[in-house]
Amino acid sequence: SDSTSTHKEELDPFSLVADELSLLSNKLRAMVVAEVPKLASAAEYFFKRGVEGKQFRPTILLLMATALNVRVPEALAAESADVVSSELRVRQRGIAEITEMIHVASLLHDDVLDDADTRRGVGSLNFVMGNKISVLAGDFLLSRACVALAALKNTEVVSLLATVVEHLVTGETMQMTSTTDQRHSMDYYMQKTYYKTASLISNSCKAVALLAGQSAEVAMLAFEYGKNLGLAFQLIDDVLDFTGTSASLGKGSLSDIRHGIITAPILFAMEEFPQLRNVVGQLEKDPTNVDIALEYL
Ligand code: GRG
Repeated sequence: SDSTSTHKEELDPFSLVADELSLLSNKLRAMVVAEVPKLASAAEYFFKRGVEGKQFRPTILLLMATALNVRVPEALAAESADVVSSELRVRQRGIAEITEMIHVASLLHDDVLDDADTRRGVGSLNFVMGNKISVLAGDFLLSRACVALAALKNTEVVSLLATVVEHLVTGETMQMTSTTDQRHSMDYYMQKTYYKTASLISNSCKAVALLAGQSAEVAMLAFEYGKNLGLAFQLIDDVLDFTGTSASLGKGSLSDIRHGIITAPILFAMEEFPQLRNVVGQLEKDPTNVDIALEYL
């Protein structure tokens, strides 16, 4: 009935940030206009309408801002509250934009490292324009993200997000250089996953809290929330790699295992059935064994 759907709409938290999210890709496109046309079109490629991806990180960050800014107007005189809170919101939207830029930069470099041909349901940038321009476009995005970050004039926030870039590189390197024992260890997987996926979400959540003027304790809770959400996000992403289809994933399924990356579903299965270690060992020696191995997994 009508009353049920109205009720549903009121409860949908995403409607609180839908307008801001719909402006995000235009804003990002504006932030990556470069002097050299080739670089501009490369950087723009992933902020085009229709290929934005899920925008999971900006969505969470805008919701976090909505939750945390509540205190601000209360603490201020009524007449200045609106002005201050809208400026604050612009700064927090800045965190959402910077976070998405860092994320996309990491995807551009990741696709080069993995020699991927598809991303977000379209040709990956390296596939369409080549590895060299993809690396440069990623660097360019990172640089624009740094300039936007500096404009926030908050050294703690700059430091948090600069450290995230190191974490992304650390996680990717851990994945690339792991020994067999490390690849089969759940602890190693969780540490790598924190660096590769959760750090960006946790630190940007903390940044939003700091900009809201929240206490160190609340900022830490925002960090913990982002960390757990990020770890859960990657675990689900790993499961979807097994259960999803090219259409639902925007890329081929089973791509992790084909790249010799042992993810959480396999680690859990190996804990339960130790005999799987042999199958996984054979698979790691020769990834073309994937079809045989999948029968067991
Ligand atoms: C240049 C910043 C930088 C890093 C270089 C290549 C590298 C080091 C890091 C790779 C990190 C990486 C790709 C981690 C995976 C994170 C992840 C879960 C990506 C998928 O995110 P989604 O599903 O993608 O949110 P969409 O397309 O929806 O945005």
